[in-house]
Amino acid sequence: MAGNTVVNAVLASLCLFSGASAWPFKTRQTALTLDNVQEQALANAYKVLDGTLADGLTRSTGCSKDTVAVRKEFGDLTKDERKEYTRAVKCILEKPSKLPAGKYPGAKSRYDDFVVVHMNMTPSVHATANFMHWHRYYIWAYETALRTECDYKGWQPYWNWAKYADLVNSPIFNGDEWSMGGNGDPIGAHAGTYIGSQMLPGGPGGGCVTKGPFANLTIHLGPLMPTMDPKLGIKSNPRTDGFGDNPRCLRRDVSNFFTASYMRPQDLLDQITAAPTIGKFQDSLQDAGAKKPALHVGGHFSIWGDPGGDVYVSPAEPTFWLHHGQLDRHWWMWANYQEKELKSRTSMYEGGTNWMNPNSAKGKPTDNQWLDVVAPAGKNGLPSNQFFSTTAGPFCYVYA
Ligand SMILES: *[C@@H]1O[C@H](CO)[C@@H](O)[C@H](O)[C@H]1NC(C)=O
Ligand SMILES: [Cu+2]
Repeated sequence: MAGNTVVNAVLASLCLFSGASAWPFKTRQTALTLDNVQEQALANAYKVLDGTLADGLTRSTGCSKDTVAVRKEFGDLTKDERKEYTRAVKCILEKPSKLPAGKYPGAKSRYDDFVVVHMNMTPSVHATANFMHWHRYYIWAYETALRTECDYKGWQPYWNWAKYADLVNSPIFNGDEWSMGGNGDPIGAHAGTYIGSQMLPGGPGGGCVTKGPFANLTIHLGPLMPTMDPKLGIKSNPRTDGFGDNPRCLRRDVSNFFTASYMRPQDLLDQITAAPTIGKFQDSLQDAGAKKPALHVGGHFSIWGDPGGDVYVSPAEPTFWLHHGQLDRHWWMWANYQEKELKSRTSMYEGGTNWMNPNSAKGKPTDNQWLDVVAPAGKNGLPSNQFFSTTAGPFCYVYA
């Protein structure tokens, strides 16, 4: 690593002048690991809560070390906790929609309300200043709906991208009764898709999900921006806006293409340490340049399928929330792991307001964000500056 070479050179020259016996440091500097980043972020988040570290935000007294929710990695939940989570997701898949009747014929359930809101918001919440903030708000709304509308007692779990080089056989996708359902059934050779300039080959699945808690789930909305092989004959939506009713099976094409080579602990660490500002951080998360796939995109296309590979409709894939939970955690780690950077990183806000237009109006921290019918009661239209910290504004959670 170039940084280490510089440090070593400086240390070597210190030795020349002072002599090894007068070594000025107590311990040798050891390389930072991704685990250190998580540990330091959590320790600093607790310091902010007990008042020994300032992040520049004012917070109500309701959120403390004793009351703060702890979001966990899916595989770290007990089997009972995992089952309780998928029970709640299935519950929300069965509750009635709260959208105006007839306006969105494909919105068959309360779960679909979340999908419709994402479809409507897509151009204004991706590659924009509010990308991280709006999605933090959105995931929290989903977690809140599971708890208030389906009696879920836990918190939103996440998928640590760096944890399973073999994602296909991970506790998330292995298809057992405690998983998030299996891969799509194998359909043999099928076309890949381009992720930027890189070709993602067709994976080991591609068919309908027929194992585990979401076996034979029917989805209705979209597709709007499909990426699966056209030869599979996935039906187009009867409406050009994707809101028509288009019943079809949930497909996945989970593969280890990204997790084995581009989403390893060092890859996550490098992305975090290379970004001094939130602009650079959110840009490199979404577009890492021509040579390698970005982490946000790699996560979506590790799951792929229909609607998992459709940027508008992807929340209709039940593991969307685990992937975006990790995206939120990744941001939380970046903002919190260095004590001296925590305050400035917490309130950084950079970027435009429309994904296709780099010259769109600049986003402001006071811009209101919208969740329509999926906003928790009394919490629609909060400004982005309410989402700077996971323990301020409407939130009170950390990641373990
Ligand atoms: C899912 O569909 C497949 C194929 O039609 C069927 O064999 C299987 O029993 C179904 N599983 C469940 C849980 O309904
Ligand atoms: Cu999104």
